[in-house]
Parts: sequence; structure tokens; C-alpha cells
Amino acid sequence: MGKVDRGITALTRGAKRYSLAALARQALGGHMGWPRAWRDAAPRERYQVIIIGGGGHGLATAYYLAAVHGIRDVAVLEKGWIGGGNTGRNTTIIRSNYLWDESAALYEHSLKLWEGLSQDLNFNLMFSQRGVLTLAHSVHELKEMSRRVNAIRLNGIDSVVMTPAEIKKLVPIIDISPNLRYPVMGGFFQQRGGTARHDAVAWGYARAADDFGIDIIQNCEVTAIRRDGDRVVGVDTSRGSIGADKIGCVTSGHSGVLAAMAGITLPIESRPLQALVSEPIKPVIDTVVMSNAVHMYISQSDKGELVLGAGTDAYNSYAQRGSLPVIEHMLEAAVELYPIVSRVRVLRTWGGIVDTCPDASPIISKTSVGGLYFNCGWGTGGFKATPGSGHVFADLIARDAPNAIAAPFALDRFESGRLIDEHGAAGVAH
Ligand code: FAD
Ligand code: PYC
Repeated sequence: MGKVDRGITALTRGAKRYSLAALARQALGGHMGWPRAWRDAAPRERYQVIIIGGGGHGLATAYYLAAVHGIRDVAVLEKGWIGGGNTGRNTTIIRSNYLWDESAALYEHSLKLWEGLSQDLNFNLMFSQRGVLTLAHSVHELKEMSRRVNAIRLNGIDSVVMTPAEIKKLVPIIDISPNLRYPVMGGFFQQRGGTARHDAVAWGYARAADDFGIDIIQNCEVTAIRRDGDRVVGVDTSRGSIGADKIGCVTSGHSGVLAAMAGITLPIESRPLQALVSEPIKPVIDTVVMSNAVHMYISQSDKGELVLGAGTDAYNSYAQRGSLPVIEHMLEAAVELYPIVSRVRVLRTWGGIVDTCPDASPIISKTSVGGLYFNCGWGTGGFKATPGSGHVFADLIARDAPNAIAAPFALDRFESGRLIDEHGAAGVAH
């Protein structure tokens, strides 16, 4: 049994269970006796490990620190509410069809964890392997896709090229007529890809981490990272100073801000990325379709909303909202490719701040400051990596050394030039 399996068994033993009678009593009694899923912890004076950022990646890291490495003296500090950053703002596409070996290893590790995660956490994450299709709109794109599919399959990951006719069968609402502005020339499909309920991921990890005694502290903004010489010793927060031997920063779009607090610079730019949902309608599409060339993608949530995503705004910003031109461009493309979209109303639009590295790959790394680690740079595509990222980052923090999956994503790649250029696979080009 591997370390992760042992942790998971321990968690399942400790998980809260309810009898049917107790469930019925709660349902009829307005849930008045329903226990909190995690404690409302107050900060202690010090911890062995502090994780800054209560998104999916930070919470997963805390969970695996306890489940795999037995490190329970851990606090997760979140400036707002857990999952309120990109974790709760993303469009939940999960896949592992990346080009380079290093990325394939990382994202496939994650996908394998997703496949058992609801059971491991004893929490329904609504993980649905409904498949992810990426369209080609030019001969060049189609040829490039065929090469990509070969590379993906050589890494043992499922991927097939599809013809327009096969795509029409899979996605009846798509227009494949050849005179479109964005004609559908083909695509590639990963059946094991799909979606999950984003905030359930945060809640599931939070509850499981709390079961191990980890403190999840919301409304606690880190305002300074304290150093003694070349080592971290703690943080200042809106709820006082807290000491720590080790600090993991998992703050996505604000990673540059946190790095500056420790006196280091990261090769990261932060930009808004937008998405929207329609009013709920009956089921019309049961897979995920992405179209990188036109920066639009579509799926349907279990509530019936069409989930539509766009590309990043063209400017750097920390504001969690975007601009109308990006949405207009995306909706124009959506209506052309899926004419029924012209008949539905937009229910809600929003933006998140994505943190992007020059090679469109993440940073999972030690830093020049002892005891300080960064996990960031996931850009537009980190939701799918949540379990794998947390798992390898916990390993890095526990052992102070990267394992084989994490090592290529260290900061030193920006000095050595061993970049992992995933612009083509990043889904939403960034
Ligand atoms: P977050 O969830 O953002 O968590 C970071 C946390 O740090 C935040 O909660 C924030 O409040 C907290 N924080 C920041 N500063 C401080 C501080 N000083 N003190 C304390 N806490 C702090 N990825 C996919 O794989 N598939 C998709 O379909 C997809 N779609 C996307 C669509 C949109 C519109 C957006 C915005 C992103 C999308 N992504 C997608 C990307 C994905 O959402 C992110 O890569 C991923 O969620 C990052 O998770 P995280 O836990 O690192 O960050
Ligand atoms: O990384 O697959 C992805 C993605 C899709 C939409 C946003 N990111």
C-alpha cells in the first residue's frame, strides 16, 4: 500500500457517518443540528507548516501533508473564504492531454487521483468523465493536433483524433458547415477528461484536512512574510503574527504579491480570465468542447446552465472582473458554432485572476529563502491539477526536495532555460 493509500484509509476510518434516520431527522428539522464540515479555527501562536491560500491547491496540500506525511501541525490561512479565488470561479475542465512528458506526468498523476477522489475524501465532488473535445479550425491546427495526439498516446494517455462527422454525432448542437468563420475541420478527444463541482473540491479537502486536526482559518490575510536571515520564521496577518518552520504559498493570481513580501521576484503575470453561464435549460450537450483558436469553450452544468468560457484580458490586473469586449468576442464565436446559444439569456458573468508563467507551465518550487515554497503559475488551467499539485507540493514541503514529478517545475528552469512550453496545450491560450 502506498503512502497516499494509507492516508486515505485512515481518513475513511475517521470520516463522519450518518444513519438514514439521522439524515431524515435533519432534512425534516431544517438542518438545525447539522455539524460544521470544518471547525472555525482561531490562529495559534505557531505551526510547523503554514499554507497561505485556501483554494483547492492549498487545501489539497494541507490534506496530503497530514494524510501522506503525518504532518498535522498545519494551518491554512485564507484572506477571504475558502474556494473564493479561482477555485470557485473556474469552469472545471479536467484533462491530462498535454504535449510534453513533464506535463503529461503531472496532469496524468492528477487525473488518476481525481478518479478516486470522491471516495478518498468521502465527499461527492460530482466528478464526471464526460470527455473533453478540442476543435481544429484550420488545416494547420488539425495537423498539429494529429502530432499532439501521437505524443500524448506515447505517454500512455487516452486521446483520439475525430472527424467533423464524428464530432457532429457527439455534439448535435454544433454547426459543422464548411462556410463558417471558424469551420470545424476536426478535433481531438480525451474520454477520461470531464468536469467536477469546483467548490465541492475545496469543501471536500477542507473537511478531510480538518478531520486530521488541521486549522483552516478564513478571513485571515497574510500581510508580511517574516524572515530571520535567509529563513522564514512566520507571517504577519490581519489576525496577528503566527510563527512557522515552513511556509507554502499557494495564492494563484496574488503569488507575485506574496513573493514580494519575502523579497523575491517570480516570473509571473496576473490577468483577468472570464467566464459566464446561461439560464438553466434542458440537457443539450453532454461533453466539454473547447476551441482554442477562438477562445471559447462550452459545457453544461448539472443544473442545466451552459458554461461558456473566454480568453484572458489583454492587460495585467488584480481586479476580479474582466471587460465586455472579451465576452462579446466569445459570444460571437459561440453563436456561430452553436446557433442555439443565440436563444438563451446570460445569467451571470465573472472573472478570476490567473497567474501565468512565460512558458505557460506552473511553478512548484523551493525558493532562495529557506523554508519558503511556492506553488503557482497554473494560469488558466490549474483546476484540473488540484489533487496532483497538492500531492506533489506536500511532498516537496515535507522532504524539502522535489520528487520526480515536481522537479521539472522548479524555479531554476528560468535560469537553465529548460522551459516546458505548453502554450498550445494550455486550453485557453495564455
Ligand atoms: P485559488 O483558488 O485562487 O486560491 C488562492 C487563494 O489564495 C485565494 O482563495 C485567495 O483569496 C488567497 N490569497 C491570496 N492572497 C492572500 C493573502 N495575502 N493571504 C491569504 N490568502 C490569500 N483550470 C482548469 O483546469 N480548467 C478550467 O476549466 C479552468 N477554467 C477557468 C476559468 C476561469 C474564469 C478562471 C479564472 C480560471 C480557470 N481555470 C481553469 C484555472 C483554475 O481556476 C486555477 O488554476 C486554479 O483554480 C488555481 O487554484 P489555486 O488553489 O491555486 O488558487
Ligand atoms: O485548462 O482545460 C483547461 C481550461 C479550459 C478552460 C479554461 N482552462
